[in-house]
Amino acid sequence: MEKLKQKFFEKSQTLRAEVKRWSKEKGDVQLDTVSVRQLLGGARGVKMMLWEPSVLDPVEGIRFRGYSIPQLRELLPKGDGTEPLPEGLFWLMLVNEIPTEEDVKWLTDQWTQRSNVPEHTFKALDSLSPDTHPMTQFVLAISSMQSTSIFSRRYADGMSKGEYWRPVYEDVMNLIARLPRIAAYIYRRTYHKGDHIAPDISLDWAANFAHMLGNDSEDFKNLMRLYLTIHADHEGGNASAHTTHLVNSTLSDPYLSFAAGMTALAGPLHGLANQEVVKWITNMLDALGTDEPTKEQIAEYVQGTLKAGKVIPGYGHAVLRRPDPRFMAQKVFAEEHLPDDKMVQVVWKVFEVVPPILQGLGKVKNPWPNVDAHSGALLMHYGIKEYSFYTVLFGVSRALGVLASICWSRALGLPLERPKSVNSQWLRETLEEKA
Ligand code: CMX
Repeated sequence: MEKLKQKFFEKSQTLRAEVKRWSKEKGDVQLDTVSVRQLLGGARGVKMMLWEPSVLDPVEGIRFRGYSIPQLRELLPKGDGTEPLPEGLFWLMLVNEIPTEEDVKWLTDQWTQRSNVPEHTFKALDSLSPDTHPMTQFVLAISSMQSTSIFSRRYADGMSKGEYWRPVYEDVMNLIARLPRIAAYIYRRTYHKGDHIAPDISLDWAANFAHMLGNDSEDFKNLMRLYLTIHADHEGGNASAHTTHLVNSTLSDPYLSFAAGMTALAGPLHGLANQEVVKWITNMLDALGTDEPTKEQIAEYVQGTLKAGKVIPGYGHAVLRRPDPRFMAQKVFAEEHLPDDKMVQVVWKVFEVVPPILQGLGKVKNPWPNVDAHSGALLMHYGIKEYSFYTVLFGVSRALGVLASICWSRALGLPLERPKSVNSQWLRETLEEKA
């Protein structure tokens, strides 16, 4: 090993052992505002952000402006389909009112009118090698549209603080409107030799997205309406939402703020888990040589994954302590539309096998499936088999919540976010003093 690397390795191993000991033995010690466990453990449970669109309860799951997912499936307008339209959820998250069918139709028309993607964004995408990960393409495409930011232009011209929310709202509406076209463009250029499908402006936001991806069936349009609704927000503390919020607090415009959030979503402990789930199941089926594995075979494969020091993708959560209602909503959809699909049946068997095994480890706080455990199997059924693309779909939906939230941040004039960090010397000395 080279000298600097060797030195770094030795020093970091020493501190790593000390940090582990502090977490284990001093976790409950209270430092000014947080415990040692919270300081070292990724700020779990620390209340430090105002976030209007949704609140996450560990047991009940997500509530958008007070409404659970089953309630939203009843109450939100459905347009021409059978599932809630994401337009309705955006309206609810932004203004805390359930919209009418007419309101939602107006929003669909708005997004259709604003959906024109700048030519240079397509050119930027086309300059990338087709094996560039779709999330990298997505981040680049979003950043490239920053040149059209009304907020940036108005800020450069000189704008009063009280006015910030207006251009932010315009950028947010334009950005959301363009995302399905961009995501479909990435999908078709990466996996269908650039054989693009023109938008159908008679369709709602999600149905048009389904159409541009290449599946015009009513069932797939309904799946996309549901998918883009349930992935939209998970309060503010998750990595993609928090990143968007943090970056936007510097008055970086909505394009750059959202692009930053998407780099966080692209991590395998967060949104990328949806691709990892299908990869893990596919590898398991290959290894077992069957597409109808028994529960015993699955259990053995799960043990092998854990023994190899890896996580079971799609299981566990930093906040939830029960099966994710977003997983359950997808399960209900699958029971209604594709109960005989073999991959779906594997997902259901994994749901029976994994929780007791994770529980048995004694350290996993939530052994239940999260949103990512089910989505891939549904997409596979409708022909979207290229799992590296799945996190982009998550990202299109996540835009609704995080961008609604930055409208609020700027309307409320929230300040630059700036929590406090400490170094290990401070922590060591403080713990010594307290002891
Ligand atoms: N498989 C194996 N081990 C797991 C596990 C899983 N699915 N979930 C948690 N653990 C382990 C952790 O790695 C940790 O181990 P160490 O102490 O050895 O480091 C221990 O259990 C405690 O972790 P935790 O407090 O229960 O969970 P965290 O809040 O630290 O992490 C999460 C939450 C989601 C990152 C974790 O459960 C995980 O890695 N899950 C798999 C990846 C995944 O599905 N992510 C998607 C989450 C939803 C989303 O954001 O899209």
